[in-house]
Parts: sequence; C-alpha cells; structure tokens
Amino acid sequence: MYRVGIDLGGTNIAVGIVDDNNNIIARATEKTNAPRPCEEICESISIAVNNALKNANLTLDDVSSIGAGIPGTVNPETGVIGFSNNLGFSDVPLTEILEKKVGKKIFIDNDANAAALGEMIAGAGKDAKSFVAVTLGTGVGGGTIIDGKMLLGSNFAGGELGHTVIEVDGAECTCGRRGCFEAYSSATGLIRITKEVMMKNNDSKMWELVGDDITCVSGKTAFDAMRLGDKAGTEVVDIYCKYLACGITNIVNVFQPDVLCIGGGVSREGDNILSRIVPVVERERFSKNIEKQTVIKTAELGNDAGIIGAASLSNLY
Ligand code: BMX
Ligand code: ZN
Repeated sequence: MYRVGIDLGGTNIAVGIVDDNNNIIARATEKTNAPRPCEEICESISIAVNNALKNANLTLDDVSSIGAGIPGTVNPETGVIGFSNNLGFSDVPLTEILEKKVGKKIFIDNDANAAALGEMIAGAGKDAKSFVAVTLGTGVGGGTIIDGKMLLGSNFAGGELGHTVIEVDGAECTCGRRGCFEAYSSATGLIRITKEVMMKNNDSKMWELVGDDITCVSGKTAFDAMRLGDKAGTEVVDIYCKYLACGITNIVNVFQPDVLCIGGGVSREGDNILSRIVPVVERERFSKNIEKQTVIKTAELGNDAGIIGAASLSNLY
C-alpha cells in the first residue's frame, strides 16, 4: 500500500506518494499564497493530493493513510489549528475542512514535528533514541522526539523551539514577541540581516547579485556573495551563524539529544553553516567533560523529510 504525505509550508504545499520503503514515488506542488482563508488553502492541498495520485497512476483506494504537517499549534486529536502565525490561521478546524475536500481520514501534526519524524525514520536520526530537528525556512520549526515519543506539551503547543528568545528586545517576530530564535535564524531573518548589511555597504557584490533590486534578496544572496569573496556577504553569514549557534546551543543544553539535525532551505548550505556553529556549540554547551555529546548534522532528506514524516503520522497516534 501507499501513503500520502502533505507538507504545508509558508510558501509551498508539497505532496508526495510514499511507498513502504519510505521512497517518494510521485509528487505534486501548489503555492501556499499565505495568508488565505483555510478553506482556500485546503482546496489547493486537495488539488495537489489529486495531482500527486494522478502522477503515480493511483487512486485514493490504493492509499492506506494520509498525513499532513501544518505550521502552527496543531491539535492532532481534534484536528484544529489554534494559532498559525505565518499562515494567519486562528482556531480553524483544518482536518474537518480538508477531509471533506480530499474524501479520506487525515492525520495532522505540526510541520516541524512531521519533518523530525521523517528524519528519524529515514534520515539523519535513524540511529538516534532522542532526536531534535530544527527547520530553517519561512520560520524556525522545532520537532523533538525523546525516547521515541514526540514532545507535544500538555496542550499540543509544545516544542516550538523557534519562539524562544535569543535577543531581549530584539527584532520583531510574527508571534508577537521580540528577539525570537525564528526572527534571526529563519530564511526570513537571514533576508532581513542581508538587507541591513547591504544598506551599509554600497560596494558589496550582493547588490550585483540582486540586480540592484533589494526586493530580490533571497536566503542564498549572502552565501553566494561570500563564495565570490565579498566581505559584506561573509559578514552576513557570520552574523546569521552567530545567532543560529546561540539558538542551537540552547536546544542542546535543554535536551542533550543523541542527534540534532538542521533542516529547511538554509540547511542546504551544509558545511558553510556547520563549520561556523559547531565550534561555538562545543565551546559553550553545558555538557562539559562528558564523553557523549550531541551530534549536529544537516538534514539528509532535505525538503522530503516533511512529506515522509507526514505520511507516517498514522503510526504515531
Ligand atoms: C513558525 C510556526 C511553527 C512552524 C515554523 C516552521 C506558524 C505558521 N508556524 O514558527 O509552527 O513549525 O514556523 O514553519 O505558526 P515553516 O513554514 O518555516 O516550515
Ligand atoms: Zn516568535
């Protein structure tokens, strides 16, 4: 049998048909175009599910379960999204709406929890008993699995690692707080830092890379400039990684997991990130003079982690 995994991101809806070996055999994507009413976003998800099934030459009857990773505070029992800062959802019965559109039972959880489950089943966390996944995307997501159990908190709003403050009175976060890990270490935070440094460096290669149009800055701009030897680009990467290292060290100190994996779009920079954050974590973590330490890795499944984990949510609940 096959399973369907849905990864609802701040920017894209990605759907995959997953086989028994956790391989994605067909896919489809739609734009999230947030903020939009839940009803409309569910319509786009449903279109993507149908297209993915078509691409696999399958129908709903060939599918044993469907799961969706949704950003925000997700109650897997009631199917209600309490608060979704980046999508603009507030108290919406997403499962009910989506099940009507798709025509089958749907299991849901937070998107980063699904990504953590995916990496634990088939990627960077395969041999770990306790495992944390941090996703660097539109936001900073956190999925924490301790001794095989997903950390959900008493009200399913637990494990939001992106909304721990790393700079008091710092940059505004979409959650209403200031200085959140997410405000600095998401791709959105990276873009903000890039623009700030560009404004102070008229001669930076970053300007050429974006065709002199600051609205074209992406999460790659500073890294690309750094590769071209640009000083301001390197400065952005250093500032970004300083905050990232701080957030990661906090997580290591709280959970001391076997493995901490960094996923999401920015993690594609691999060693450019790891080489800057791992030495800081090693210097600053609380677990000194202990042989066993958290292994920090970049994600192995890339953006597929969310799909593969979502497809396995039916086993979790
Ligand atoms: C935000 C929050 C988290 C989510 C994280 C990563 C919303 C919409 N999202 O902190 O629940 O896990 O972003 O989301 O409230 P992504 O869109 O970057 O994948
Ligand atoms: Zn926040």
